[in-house]
Amino acid sequence: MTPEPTTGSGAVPDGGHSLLDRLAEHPPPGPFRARAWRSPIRGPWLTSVLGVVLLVGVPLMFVTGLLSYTAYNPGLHGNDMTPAKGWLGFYLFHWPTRPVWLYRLTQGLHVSLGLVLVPVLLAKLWSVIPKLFDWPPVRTAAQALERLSLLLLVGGAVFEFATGILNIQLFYAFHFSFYTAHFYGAWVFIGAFAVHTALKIPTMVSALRSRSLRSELRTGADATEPEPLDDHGLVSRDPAPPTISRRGALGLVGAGSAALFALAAGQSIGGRFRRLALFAPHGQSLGPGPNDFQVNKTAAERGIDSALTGPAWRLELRGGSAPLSLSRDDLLAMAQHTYRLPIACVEGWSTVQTWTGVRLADLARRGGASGATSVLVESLESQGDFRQATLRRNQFLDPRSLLALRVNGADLSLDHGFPARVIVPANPGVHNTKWVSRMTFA
Ligand SMILES: Nc1nc2c(c(=O)[nH]1)N[C@H]1C(S)=C(S)[C@@H](COP(=O)(O)O)O[C@H]1N2
Ligand SMILES: [Mo]
Repeated sequence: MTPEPTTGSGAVPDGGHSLLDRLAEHPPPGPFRARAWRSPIRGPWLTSVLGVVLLVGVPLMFVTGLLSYTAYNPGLHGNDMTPAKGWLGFYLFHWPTRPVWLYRLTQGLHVSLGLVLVPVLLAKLWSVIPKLFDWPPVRTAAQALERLSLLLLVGGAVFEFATGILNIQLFYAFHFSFYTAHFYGAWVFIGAFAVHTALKIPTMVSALRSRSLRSELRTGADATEPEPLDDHGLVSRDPAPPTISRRGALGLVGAGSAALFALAAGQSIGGRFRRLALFAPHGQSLGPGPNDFQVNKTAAERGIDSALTGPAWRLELRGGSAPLSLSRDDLLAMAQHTYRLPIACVEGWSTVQTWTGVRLADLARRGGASGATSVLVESLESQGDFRQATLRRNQFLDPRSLLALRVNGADLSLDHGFPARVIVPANPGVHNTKWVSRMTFA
């Protein structure tokens, strides 16, 4: 008699399935157990309502963010903060100078929306958190792919909101360039967002149809019933008694968003609203004097010594027919023009002031460079990303574009850029260079 042959593979009959099933029967303790998630309001309807808000808000943030990048004129030499952007710069266009409030609007929207959406994002993540602890973590290849895309989605969202908020709070805790990281992060986030939206739209539509928003808004905690069990695993199989209604939860999110809006948006809107902007480091007005408005980077912070800005200061004009060197008195002797124009910072704050000075177009003409396509403006600072900016022809030719010498009827203060600073309509604040020392036309 010969014994039956035994093979290794025969030792585990019907391997895959029963292993997964057995795994599924024994989740690790804590959040991996379905019992850990018992809120009776969690379900596809609530998730979808929050999802709709993000579906409107996130694309608006993405577009205003892309506009902000284009407003920097990254195609001009010396301006690009993300030189490796490659084809991600496909959409770049020449940023206009009108309407003068354009950047104020797009960047104010970008930053205000970013803050207002924080409670919505947190609530959305709360609403789907049982999925994070799905057990077993993956069952099929398709599910593994889906979870990977969710990692990019949630990771991208958290990264974009966190870096944005740290930036507007002037908290540079990270050792990478905010601009570059926020730009690439945005593309990762929006890619994952688009995939997620495409996959979830059908679920979202049917979930939204399953209940009426109106009647939810009339239902208190006592009458709150769980949604019917779903195949996504959001609805608890063992719901706890309600402690808050869906109306209450949505109200909480709305109140959080409204509070953030009230505490921050004044920095962009201005007027009486500005006094409320307690959450914004540059939100408040500083007092009544002509130069008492927000300062970003004081002269002391940037190492500007009053010795550099004294009578020996000269504005060098280069790149034209002959190099020129002008004193402040020479500039004051040229035609002076006055315009009310905003400074609008990438951080979302803005302020409108009345500037007086020489037209950049007149300087181009005086320097024999009227035909130039761009001008590199440099400051007295010896280093730093903000010491220079390149302006495009449409910017320096706009009659309202000034090399400002005075503001609100007084000489510029040292903090606002004395002896001379650039003010160009619709220009991002950071390109309105202070303490200008040289302009090189090209
Ligand atoms: N030379 C120089 N110019 C500069 C800066 C700077 O750091 N150095 N900061 C810029 C930024 S980020 C902004 S928002 C505006 C703010 O102008 P303000 O301080 O007069 O309000 O100045 C811009 N001009
Ligand atoms: Mo700025």
